[in-house]
Amino acid sequence: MTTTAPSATSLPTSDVDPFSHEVLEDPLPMHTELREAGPVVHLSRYDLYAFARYDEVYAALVDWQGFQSAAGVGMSNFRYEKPWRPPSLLLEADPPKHDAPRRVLQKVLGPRALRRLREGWAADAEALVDEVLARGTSFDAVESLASVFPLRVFPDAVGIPQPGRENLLPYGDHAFNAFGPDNDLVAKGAPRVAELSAWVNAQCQRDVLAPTGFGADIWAASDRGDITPEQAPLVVRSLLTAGVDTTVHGISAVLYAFATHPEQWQRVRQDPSLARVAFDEAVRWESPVQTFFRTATTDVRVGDAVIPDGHKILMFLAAANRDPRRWDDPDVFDLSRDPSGHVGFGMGIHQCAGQHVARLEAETLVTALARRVARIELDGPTVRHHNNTLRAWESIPVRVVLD
Ligand code: 4IA
Repeated sequence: MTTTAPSATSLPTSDVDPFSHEVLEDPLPMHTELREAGPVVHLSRYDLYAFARYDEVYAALVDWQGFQSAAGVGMSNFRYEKPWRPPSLLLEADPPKHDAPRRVLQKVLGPRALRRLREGWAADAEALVDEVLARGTSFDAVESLASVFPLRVFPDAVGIPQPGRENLLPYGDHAFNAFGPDNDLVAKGAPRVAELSAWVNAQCQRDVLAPTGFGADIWAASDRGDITPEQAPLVVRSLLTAGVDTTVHGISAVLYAFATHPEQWQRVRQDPSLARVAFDEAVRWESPVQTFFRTATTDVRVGDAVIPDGHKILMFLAAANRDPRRWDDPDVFDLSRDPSGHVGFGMGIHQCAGQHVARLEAETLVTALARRVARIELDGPTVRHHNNTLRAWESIPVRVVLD
């Protein structure tokens, strides 16, 4: 990649393609280069702007008036291009439209719901760990744990029926690819978009959802008039889009972190209450959601540069989460740091509504593992899964030593 220093335009520019396979395999060198180039960098390949430093990413995420979401948080601008599905009422909306659906979802996923789920999820996590360990002490942490546990607990919590659940990950994978450019990863998903969307949309209907669960709670909010009956299925769709791949890859991240940091595993074994902070530290360190776009609502001055009204800005959450201006030893996975303030769940009015649900999934699984497993180590080459938005693993072979 070539990065050019600020010239007459006062704007460093780079020809890097953040969505190329080479970068998706290891984005860290690009993150460093973009962070060091300046507070805002023009990406010439797509004619868009990028923030890779913590302060600029944070400031833009909390400034929803200056950096809007309603024009889409992917590369494509909804002002000029038709979205591949009706926009999310939460992610791809701004106040005031955004607020009622957001309030409803936040309540549905709130502390009361989590208290109801904790005990059952802890037992489910122990049962899964027992099952996996009964088969042997060498296994793939993605295939056996990270891609299994969220799918055992989350669809039940939403209240969707069993048949077709194998569609959830491919649907999410495509949705997260679709935030990027129209590249080979999007083309790979295209043949199944109609089928997968039809299935997901069908699961959001009231008569398909279980009488209790997040889905039923969202429909109950429409009975109370908090949202309209037209909005209810789209709020359920947000859960099914945002809640599956993210937690699978977030749990993969924390398991990979422990497999490569044995001393941190010993700490969580001695003090299982660290399981929670371990997940947030892994979200900071790995940033399962790497990037999101915003759209400038006016000419925005950043340092000496101006981002013109209507232009897209790519927020590198992952680069912000390892910005040495904000974090000591940012590349180190360390349970003694306070990772709060990381932007892995976003920040501001759109900050992840499901983060407490994700933490509960990760915490119960890591706790169950820590009860039985004295050591975890890599047992072969790991394989990345490439996605335009997600930093993900296809395979993490591990060998564990039992207590
Ligand atoms: C939605 C940012 C990501 C986790 C996300 C993806 C989809 C939706 C929300 C968030 O469909 O509302």
